[in-house]
Amino acid sequence: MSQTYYVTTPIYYVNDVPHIGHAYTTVACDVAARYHRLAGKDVMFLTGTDEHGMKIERAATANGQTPIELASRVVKRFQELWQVMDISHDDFIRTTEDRHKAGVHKLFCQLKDQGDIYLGEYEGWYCTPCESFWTETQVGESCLCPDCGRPVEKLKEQSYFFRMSKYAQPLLEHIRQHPEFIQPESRRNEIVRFVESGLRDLSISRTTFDWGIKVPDDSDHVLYVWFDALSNYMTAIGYGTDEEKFQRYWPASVHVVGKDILRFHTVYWPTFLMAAGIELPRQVFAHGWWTVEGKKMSKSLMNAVDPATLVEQFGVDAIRYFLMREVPFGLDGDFSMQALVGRINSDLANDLGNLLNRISGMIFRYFDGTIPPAPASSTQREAQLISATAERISGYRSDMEHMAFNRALMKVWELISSYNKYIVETEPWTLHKAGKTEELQTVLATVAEGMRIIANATWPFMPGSSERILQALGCELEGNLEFDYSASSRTMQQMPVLFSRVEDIPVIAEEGEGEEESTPRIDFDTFLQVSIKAGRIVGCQKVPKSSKLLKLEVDLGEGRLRTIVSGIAQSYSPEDLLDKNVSVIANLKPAKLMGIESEGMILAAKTAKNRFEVPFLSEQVKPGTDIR
Ligand code: ME8
Repeated sequence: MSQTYYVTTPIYYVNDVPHIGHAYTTVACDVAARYHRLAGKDVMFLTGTDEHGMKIERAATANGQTPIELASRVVKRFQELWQVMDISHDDFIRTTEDRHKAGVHKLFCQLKDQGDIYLGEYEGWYCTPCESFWTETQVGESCLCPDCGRPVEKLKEQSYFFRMSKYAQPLLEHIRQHPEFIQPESRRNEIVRFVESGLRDLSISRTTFDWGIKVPDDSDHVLYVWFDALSNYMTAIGYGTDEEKFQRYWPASVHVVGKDILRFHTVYWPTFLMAAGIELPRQVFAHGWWTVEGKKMSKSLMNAVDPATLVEQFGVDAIRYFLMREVPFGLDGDFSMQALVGRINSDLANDLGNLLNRISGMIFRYFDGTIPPAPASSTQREAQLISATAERISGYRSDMEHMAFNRALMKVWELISSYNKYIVETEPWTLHKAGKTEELQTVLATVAEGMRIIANATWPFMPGSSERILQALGCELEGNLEFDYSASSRTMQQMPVLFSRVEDIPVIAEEGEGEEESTPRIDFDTFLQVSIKAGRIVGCQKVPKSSKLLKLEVDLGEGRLRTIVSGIAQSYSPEDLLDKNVSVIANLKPAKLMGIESEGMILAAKTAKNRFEVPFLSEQVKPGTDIR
């Protein structure tokens, strides 16, 4: 094998529940990997998990686990999902593996030895209770910690810095000389403007938490999570451990990432590499952002459209097809059941399904299941169809090379409709009635060969279904997209029903809004991530200008009071709640309601619109007691 193709997904934060945004990146890379493999390239497809950082450390402590215990449990979820989604990755890297640490150390030491990493002082806004530094933008004008809402102070700590400023010009030069480096183009301009405004040296170590890769010979410092995480693309293929493998695959052909992390991949990462004298990846492709029925993916929506549940409901290939067909790769998209069902019914059950049924039905009916031999001579109609097929396939190839997945699929669907049209126009049933066997043979041999090409072209997107189609045609997957009547004279098998129409469009219900049966299930690990504690309400007042909100001061036995904003004002007056013991979700991320930072949530039964009943705990339950 001569050419290599190395495609990577970002490595997923292990503190996240996998959702369709994650599935999107991974399916796109899988489609690219399968396409290039089928075209005969030596493909390396990498995915994995990003497991270090303060958030994991905190979540683990809250669960009474070690960070690695927590990470190892959560990693399984990603790995299981990739199996369910037919992802064909060649490797899965965890940033907690030794091979990764070895490579990160190698990169750090080289940059430090040559003077591109130096020890300096990092100044930032510091939250003492949270032991975290925040940037100016994160603390905002009110100078409050974005995690706990308490005031922050300006502090300095020692930190290792990477001389990123030195590489601004070389990076701009590279971007100019390699227009393919940042895709799509609109994103490139955004990055160019950012780099042109100047780059500052980057702080790449922290001393305020422990869960990370230690700086070599200075174990007070833990490496900044992006320096650690980005290196995965090299450490997975042997950087620092297996030079031969590294040489085989590096530079990566493409890193596929969401647009939110493009800057890390096209500014930080390439400057690290330039400094180390390592070639840059050929391309970083930023895809768009998915919303669900017009809304940002909240936790409750994420669960409602859990990819594994969608696969169970509609089949893996329908979901893969939808994600790749619905939105041009690079633009934002909206997931809705209506759009999904629309695609399943019209593109899969109707267009593709009809072609399959027709061809299989007629070959069994008229030729006992044997695909007729290649015609001795064909008419102009076939010649035109064959040349249109070649044209579409050449467009498909170019789209696939450029990651224009939706356009590639559109070309395949144009083929499907031209073969459907060919059947309608040639009326094989009339040819049969009229005893025109030779013409009938030509039509069916032509459609069978077209179908073989279509199934090879859909394989990267819908591997399972495409293989079943090829099997029914008596063929094997071989990636040949040239029209050559190679399917003729084979014995067909009955075509399985691959895509059925969906009659009822399911409703996406956010948690708490749906029927009990439709509430998505969570596993025990997910449940354990929720910290519910007993809290005593020691202060309560109405939120000015709000009819629904109360501002509560709640004692959770932490030696300080938490402010919690609760939407129960239409059911309780402040006096009803004073000195009452309630259940509190204690590890919710703080959220601002009417300008007030709320640090948790009171559990209450929703009895009607805006009506709630709070289950009170007895006086004996001490603030801070765990509720399970
Ligand atoms: O960013 N729509 O991990 P992550 C589309 N660990 N894509 C989405 C999405 C959405 N709604 N939500 C997330 C990280 N993604 C880092 C990466 S790489 C060295 C380190 C995409 O789990 C997101 O854009 O938060 C990113 O590409 C990927 O999912 C992982 O996100």
